[in-house]
Amino acid sequence: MKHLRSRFLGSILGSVIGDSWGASYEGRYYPVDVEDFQLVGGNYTDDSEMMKGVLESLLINNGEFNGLHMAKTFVKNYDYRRRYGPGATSVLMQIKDGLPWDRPAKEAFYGAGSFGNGAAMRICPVGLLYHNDLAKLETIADQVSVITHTHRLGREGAILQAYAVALAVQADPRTLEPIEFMKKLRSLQLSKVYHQKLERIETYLSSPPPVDRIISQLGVNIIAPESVPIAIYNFLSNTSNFYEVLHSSITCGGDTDTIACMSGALAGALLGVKAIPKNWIDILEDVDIFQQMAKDLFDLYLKKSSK
Ligand code: AR6
Ligand code: MG
Repeated sequence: MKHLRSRFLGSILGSVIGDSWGASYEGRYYPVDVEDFQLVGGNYTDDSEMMKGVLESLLINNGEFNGLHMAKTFVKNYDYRRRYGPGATSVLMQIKDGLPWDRPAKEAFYGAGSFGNGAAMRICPVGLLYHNDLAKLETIADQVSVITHTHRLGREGAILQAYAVALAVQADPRTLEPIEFMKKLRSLQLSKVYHQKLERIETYLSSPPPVDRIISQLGVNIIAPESVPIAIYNFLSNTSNFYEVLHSSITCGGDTDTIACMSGALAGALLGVKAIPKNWIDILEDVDIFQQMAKDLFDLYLKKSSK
């Protein structure tokens, strides 16, 4: 149990650190020359701000989804300086203006809904809380997504990331088999684009091609199908090393903050908070808040699983 607590904390802090470290390099091309976290990191962006909203709302609602409450929490926390995506900004501003919480996201992108990676980037707490209940994990991840991202690919990206967090938090870091991990991910019902990429990841893990080919085949962009897969790949290529997971994710370029946020969630869930340098944690913005919420989420998990 002690380890599980450390993993909840590692995953939440790993997300914020990945977001914060990657934020300095957004939009650059591979190979990004990544400086030390202590030189450039500390301040987080929309990824962590929205994850904080998910945590706040789940914690106050006993781990259940309350759409109005979560949407209002996202609106309350919204700070434009955190560099939100344009779709998410528009949706949250319309909710702020009084539209029903479940309407603007459906109407976004001419009614198609967003498939940006903004649902996947905030989903880590759902993967942690429901790591031993896949049906519930899928339901809640989908519900948390649709406040801003109703397109199937946006929602599926969040489910895929949440399930990867769930598998990571349960895996033994000494014996984790990346190919077995991938087989479990492939058991999810997802659109073809995800299955194609998950198959590619499995091939790359057995025999890695040059990094620029991995980037061109998996993508490093702000849409979910072009960011969740490479986050999973970078995690599974470096499962024993928290630093390498984040560093390799940022080196790939593109949407570095969100990709490192997602791979950081996975590495922290597997390796626990002890794998994160203490001086990194110390400089993290709002670290006390994130630490407390991670602990509260773990206590909620214990409470729910003792019933
Ligand atoms: N049709 C065309 N383009 C789309 C569609 C669609 N249905 N859906 C998304 N896009 P958004 P996010 C493109 O705005 O997902 C921040 O830096 C479109 O270009 O909903 O919350 C975060 O940190 C759209 O603007 O935002 C993330 O890194 C973009 O995908 C990132 O932005 C993102 O979708 C995504 O944030
Ligand atoms: Mg961001």
